[in-house]
Amino acid sequence: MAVERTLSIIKPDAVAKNVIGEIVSRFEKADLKVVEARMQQLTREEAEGFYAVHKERPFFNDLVEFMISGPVFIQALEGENAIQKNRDLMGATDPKKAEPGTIRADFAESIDANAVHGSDAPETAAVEIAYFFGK
Ligand code: RTP
Ligand code: MG
Repeated sequence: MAVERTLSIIKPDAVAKNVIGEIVSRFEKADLKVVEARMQQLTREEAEGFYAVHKERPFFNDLVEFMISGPVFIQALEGENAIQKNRDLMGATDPKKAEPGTIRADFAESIDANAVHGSDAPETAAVEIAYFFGK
């Protein structure tokens, strides 16, 4: 398996719940290393650009409003199979469908306020990491 990098965002709901450390601890216990990190209040333009692939979807406006509702904690994570490993740690998009013990099952309230973002493929990981951290 290859060493990969993936983008993780701890979303405004989880930041407001004060569980950044608990979530990062799950990454670390799974041998994912935080190689970039920054606390940031996204502007509307930054959130719209980040989720541009979803701009025709009915939930796009709610998603952008939610992502700018408070600060987020953005990280690049590195490790073996990091992209899929992070997705497995996150659980399903809808926390009601997420496996017990996943981040979304434990910390998320709803499909809108679902605690974390994680890149879904090598191509999107590269674009998303460059979007926030350059190169
Ligand atoms: P993310 O991109 O945030 O890691 O989440 P994901 O891959 O699991 O889900 P995706 O399909 O990429 O959707 C991005 C975010 O949009 C919100 N969403 N709402 N109301 C809905 O039907 C709906 N579907 C998606 C979620 O907050 C999701 O994380
Ligand atoms: Mg996604």
